[in-house]
Amino acid sequence: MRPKIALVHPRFHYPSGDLPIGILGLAAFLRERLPVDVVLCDTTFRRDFGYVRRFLEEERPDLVGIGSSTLMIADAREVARLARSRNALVFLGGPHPTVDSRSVLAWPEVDAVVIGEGEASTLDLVEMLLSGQRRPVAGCLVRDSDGGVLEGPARPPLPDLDALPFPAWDLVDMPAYLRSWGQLGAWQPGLPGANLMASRGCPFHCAFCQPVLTRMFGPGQRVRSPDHVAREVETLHRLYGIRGFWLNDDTLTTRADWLATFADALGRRVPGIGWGCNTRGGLMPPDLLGDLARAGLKRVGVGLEAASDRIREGLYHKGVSVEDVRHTVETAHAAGIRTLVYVMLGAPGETWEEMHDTVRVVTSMPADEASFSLFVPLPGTAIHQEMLAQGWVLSDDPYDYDYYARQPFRSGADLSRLRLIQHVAYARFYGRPHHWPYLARCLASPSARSTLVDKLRRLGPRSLA
Ligand code: B12
Ligand code: SF4
Repeated sequence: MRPKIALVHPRFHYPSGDLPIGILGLAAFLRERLPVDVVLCDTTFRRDFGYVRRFLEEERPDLVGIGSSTLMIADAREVARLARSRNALVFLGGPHPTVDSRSVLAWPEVDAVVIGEGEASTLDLVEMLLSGQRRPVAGCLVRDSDGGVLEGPARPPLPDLDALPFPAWDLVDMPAYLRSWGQLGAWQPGLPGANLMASRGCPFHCAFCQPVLTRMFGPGQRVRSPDHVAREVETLHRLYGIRGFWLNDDTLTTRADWLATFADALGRRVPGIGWGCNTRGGLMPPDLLGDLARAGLKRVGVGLEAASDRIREGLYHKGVSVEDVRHTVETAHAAGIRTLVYVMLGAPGETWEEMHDTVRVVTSMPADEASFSLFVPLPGTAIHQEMLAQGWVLSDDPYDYDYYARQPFRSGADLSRLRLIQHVAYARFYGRPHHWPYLARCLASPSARSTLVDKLRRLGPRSLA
């Protein structure tokens, strides 16, 4: 019998129609390269541990790999315990195990941790674990049979992302994902769509994000070829009938030539499809916007974070001015592309006046959507280190690192007052009459309505929806 690997995506909170493409890509890679069976347990639409328990009982995997962000790590540990109680070998990967690898390996139910980019390291790790002989593996921490830690050398990033297979979409409930997808809901509520990733890494250095991305994917940015990405869109369209997609990439618009070639390839392969992506203030080439809009670009996201230079530059090191963001929003708006502005409220020492000013500035831009998160110093980021060095007390509870609803520190800014400002920000932004047609469109479509309800739940009283 072939060995069996179960991969688990323990998303018990904040379910969304965004496919877990990291773990799906890993699954596709492992089954392409190894003589093993790969199964996947995704809790996005089945959010109870009983489901995981039954899955493990039925599948009886030899190895269990669990992917996790910081917010998922407590649930990931519970899954690791369940897997260990069924005598499987257990390894973890993803953003949190990458930045806190030693603590995760210290759990008795874990045999190994994959640090950063998963594909090549997991391939070698699985071969080693199945061989029964513990030895160091590049890109991994492994528990030795005598309880010690075997640390492999750092793994260089994959040189060619086009060599990777498309995600193993067949392992998840695609109809449920398509129904729950809402990235272009503001354009066409209920549009079936999917998310993709065209690059890995980011060349910028925002203190609330880096060096996490660099630890995960190496310095700088690697980009797939435009035609490879367009082929993935075409395949999703053919197999699942998607009519829209969102590029998860942090900052894809660093290269105007890439975007122009991509728009061209997309027009040839899947004419008429709608799409969206994130950019940075000042990084969306204005002379390309007309062509991109004709190639289906419907929505771009751009981070302002805070209007105050003291917070945005002094603390976050964002490297983008308010005018850069305003210009990007205005030029996209003029080209008929919808815009979404990302904001964080509640930086350490940020005053109420500064927060209100941020809300005022965003409301003064012709943006169609805004996302008001709470500032969270995620583990592994420069700002997390800086706050510890300055004597801030940071919570040990991973659920407090939730930028939809919580904060892991007390800054004098009482959380309930901060949540109130967040609510006021949404009310001021969406309460203006020109947003009402959008809200009416959402309410008219059942799937867009449930996406909207999911978003509203995030605003509920300290709830982890
Ligand atoms: C799109 C996105 C989202 C989407 C969808 C996520 C999804 N599909 O599940 C949404 C908006 C829902 C989201 C939510 C959140 N996100 Co998010 N998100 C991203 C983003 C921009 C892209 C994710 C992606 O597709 N990456 C591409 C794939 C290829 O990478 P990957 O998933 O990391 O997978 C690779 C490795 O991690 C590893 N790997 C992954 N899984 C596994 C499993 C095993 C067993 C192994 C061995 C390896 C492994 O191998 C993969 C291939 O190389 C990333 C930033 C980034 N560039 O990655 C942030 C990022 C992952 N998110 C982040 C955060 C903080 C969150 C939230 C916790 C925010 C919050 N609420 O406070 C929530 C968590 C929600 C939840 N339920 O847990 C942080 C995570 C940091 C951390 N310490 O955890 C990141 C890194 C952003 C950042 N720079 O801060 N997110
Ligand atoms: S916040 Fe965005 S631009 Fe800044 S470092 Fe992270 S991914 Fe790059």
